[in-house]
Amino acid sequence: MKIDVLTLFPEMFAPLKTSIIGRAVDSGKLEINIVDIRDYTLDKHKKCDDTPFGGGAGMVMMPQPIADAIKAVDPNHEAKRIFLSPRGRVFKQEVVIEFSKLDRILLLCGHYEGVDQRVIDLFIDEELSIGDFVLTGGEIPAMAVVDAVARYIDGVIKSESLEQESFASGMLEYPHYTRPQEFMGLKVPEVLTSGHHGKIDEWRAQKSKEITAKNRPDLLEKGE
Ligand code: 4HQ
Repeated sequence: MKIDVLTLFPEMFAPLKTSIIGRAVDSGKLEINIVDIRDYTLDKHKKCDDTPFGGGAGMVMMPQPIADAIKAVDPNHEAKRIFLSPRGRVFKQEVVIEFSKLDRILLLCGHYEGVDQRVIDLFIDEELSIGDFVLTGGEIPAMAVVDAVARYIDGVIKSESLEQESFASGMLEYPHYTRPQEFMGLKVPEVLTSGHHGKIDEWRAQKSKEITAKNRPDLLEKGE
């Protein structure tokens, strides 16, 4: 899969070079192309934002540099073009799986108050929100999308991990423990060291249910 990311702050994407996503890139399973929108400005001062028509606080990203960047990176519109915004469809695990089936995704990151609406109208296929809160830019949401989608590319993580995880079952995860058997006075639940796999599965299912009921009762209703 190839993911293009258009941003005014390419240096924010350093985390994608590390850990599991870094390895996915190094192995060639995932290609991430970070594009600096400022490279496409025609202004001699490399200006990419301007004051909003109609007045109001903050700055708006100008349409020309973004439009030229999109046309340069995806001239034949092969990518699904996504703009990160609290106005968009909410990013859920179903959406992760849907996107993981695509060959190409382009993520446009706005900063400041937002981008000129005409860029969205002319070039964007879908607006996507990672949740009901306001950030300073779309860069962190874009990284969340890259990370969540990359996990579903073949060979990026063990398939058992995908099957096991919360949301596959519609429930939150049970608690995990590793050595030592006792830490700061707290012992690992005995069932987990019993070697009785039937009982372990039962205990984990019970814990998942308790945690889901407490924190996300809406998920339990959906699953039944
Ligand atoms: N943004 N989910 C873009 C977000 C956001 C979100 C704030 C993105 C401001 C310009 N994006 N701008 N939540 O808060 O995707």
